[in-house]
Amino acid sequence: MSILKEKFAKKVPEIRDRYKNMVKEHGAVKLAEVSVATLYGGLRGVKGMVCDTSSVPPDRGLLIRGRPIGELTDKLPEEIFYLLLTGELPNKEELAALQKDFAARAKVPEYVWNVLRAMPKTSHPMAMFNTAILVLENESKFRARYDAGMKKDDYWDAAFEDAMDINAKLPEIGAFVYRLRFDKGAPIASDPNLDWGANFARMTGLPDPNGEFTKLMRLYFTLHCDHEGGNVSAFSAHTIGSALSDQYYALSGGLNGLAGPLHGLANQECLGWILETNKKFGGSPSEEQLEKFAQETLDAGRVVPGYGHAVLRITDPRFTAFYDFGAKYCPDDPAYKTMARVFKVVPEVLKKVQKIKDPWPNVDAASGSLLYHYGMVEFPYYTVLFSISRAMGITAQHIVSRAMGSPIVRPKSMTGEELDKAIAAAAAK
Ligand code: CMX
Repeated sequence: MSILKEKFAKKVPEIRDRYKNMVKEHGAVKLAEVSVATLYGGLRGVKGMVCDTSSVPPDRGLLIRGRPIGELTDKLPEEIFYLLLTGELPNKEELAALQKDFAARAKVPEYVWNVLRAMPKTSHPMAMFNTAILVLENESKFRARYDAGMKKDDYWDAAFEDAMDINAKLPEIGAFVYRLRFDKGAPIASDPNLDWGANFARMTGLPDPNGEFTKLMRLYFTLHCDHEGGNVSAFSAHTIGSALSDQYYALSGGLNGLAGPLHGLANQECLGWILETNKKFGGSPSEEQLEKFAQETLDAGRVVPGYGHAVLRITDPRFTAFYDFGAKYCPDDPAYKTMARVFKVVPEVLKKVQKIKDPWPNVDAASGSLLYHYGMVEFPYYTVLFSISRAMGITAQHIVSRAMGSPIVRPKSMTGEELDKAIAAAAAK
């Protein structure tokens, strides 16, 4: 058994007992109220699940197992995966063992490439990426063992194996999609001696003379790893996994949610918005021009991508990490400069709109300009990068859920008529 699996296996009884005892002893404690507005408001604020891998206090931003993401920016994504699962960062030996394990599982079967090659040239990179994960379902150890009569106590073990297999393959799948979809030439073989970020950067084939793009990829994968359990992609994956659909089904389903413009796709939209301003004003716009353009965007009924959040009420620390990276490595880049100017102007514009609860930038506001600087100019691709990283959090949450023995998710819906009756009954009291 690998070091990571052994470490997690030791935690399983505690996870399981805590869940059982919690429900037995404190099951009646009330945590949230559901009003009519909640039903129509995307269930905002309803505490509806347990997620220990990470949390997002509105005034602090992402904490991975209690540690602020801003203090983890020098960590490799592989270290973050270890932290998500165990609550501890790996030491040198544990990290090396994990990387070796990933390398041993990295080979992607040829049939996956054949399916991707058969897809239309106009397919969105996210559709290609998520299709590859679904096609790989053929490899699921969870499904094979379930079909063979696996005991409930072993679900987490099979889910762990699937998670390792999937995460090991995603950098290569992502790079393959990039090169195929954007006519970059033949795929570049994976190098098992490199860490994830470095291997991915190399497999894209983008020039990286001073290693800065590699550094950016490591940072990118680290920053996007998880964002608690209630966001669209994590919650969708959680719901799918609760039906005991395996990790391949659950992850690709969750990532289909990440492909939405109000969620992960915002990073492609965000750079598009910045480049649109450059086009409109014939170069890097002034603060006044940006203010006007942001107002026009709002007046046209569009959102300013990269700004606002369903939970956060501060500048996203992940934005700050990217912002600082750009300030260090490419402060004079035109797209970076415009992005920095947008940061000065847009929150002030959004603050004037009463209904907007969070006028501050989220993770998607800064990353695009950095990718653009390093030659990754195909912005429909950006959400795939987000997905490679977010798979760590989604699959880790899935393992923990199976260890907990979480039941199938099944909230109750109401018809409009039932709602009318409930409202009338409340008024009659
Ligand atoms: N530009 C314009 N309007 C915005 C806005 C923005 N950046 N952020 C919020 N609003 C609007 C909402 O559209 C909503 O309008 P309606 O009531 O007319 O529908 C109103 O303000 C209230 O929204 P909210 O309560 O502040 O925010 P929500 O929780 O409803 O939505 C989010 C959050 C992220 C979808 C929203 O801020 C948004 O659309 N932002 C732009 C897209 C984006 O950057 N998404 C990426 C988020 C990060 C991620 O999950 O990946």
